[in-house]
Amino acid sequence: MAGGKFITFEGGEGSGKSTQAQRLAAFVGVAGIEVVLTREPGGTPFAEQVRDLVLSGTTAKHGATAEALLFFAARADHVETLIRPALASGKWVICDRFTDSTRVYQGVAGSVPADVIEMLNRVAAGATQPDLTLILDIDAAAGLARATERREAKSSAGADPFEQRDLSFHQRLRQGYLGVAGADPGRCRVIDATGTPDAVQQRVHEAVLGRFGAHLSGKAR
Ligand code: T5A
Repeated sequence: MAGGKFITFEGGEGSGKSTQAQRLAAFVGVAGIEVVLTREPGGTPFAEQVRDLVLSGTTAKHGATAEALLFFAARADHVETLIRPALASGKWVICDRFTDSTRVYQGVAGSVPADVIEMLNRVAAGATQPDLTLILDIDAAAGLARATERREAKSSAGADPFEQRDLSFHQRLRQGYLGVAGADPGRCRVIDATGTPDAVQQRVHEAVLGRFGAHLSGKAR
């Protein structure tokens, strides 16, 4: 059965994933393709509960392994109840973060062994893996500055537990993502995330058209 395409956005804090995921969903929708826009952690009621728990900061003291298990519990539910059925029905799924976030945050930067993460990924997501991953790459300090600026503009609550980590943690994340891209060049595209949202969007569209141009025609171009 012809299925939909599974596209994920990855990158450090404030790299612009959510902004670009929304824009890409609109772009694909204009081509007449049904799109599901979702995020991790989250995307289902259970996974959103896990999100609240992890981002509340109460899990940080239990370490990266416990966090990885929580992210994969949320992911198993997300894949089973939302992502896999949507892809099977021909919809495209655009997801803000997926397993690469665990590979990088809990693996590279958190020291959970890579083989443990790959085993959990097979259990939680099985064959449901991204067709294309767009890694938004920006200097760690610049990304954090964007996230801080947004928080201050919205007068919203403090930084989440990951955002609060020191700059060297965020620099390891950036290198971790570049490592993921280097290890899986068929799936991953590194996108320069500097410049205006429109400039980044243009790069995202070029990457998606380069990969799935045959599926996107007419108004979307
Ligand atoms: N996590 C998640 C793990 O540790 N392991 C896992 O397995 C998973 C799935 C999720 C946290 O959980 C961690 C990683 C995260 O720390 P979150 O709140 O979803 O927490 O955090 P993020 O995914 O990092 O989302 P952010 O909203 O912080 O960053 P985005 O989505 O990259 O950025 P975005 O688009 O919201 O933009 C941030 C700000 O910058 C502006 C936007 O308007 C916004 O104000 N902006 C730009 N400004 C200038 N130029 C541009 N090109 C801009 N693009 C966006």
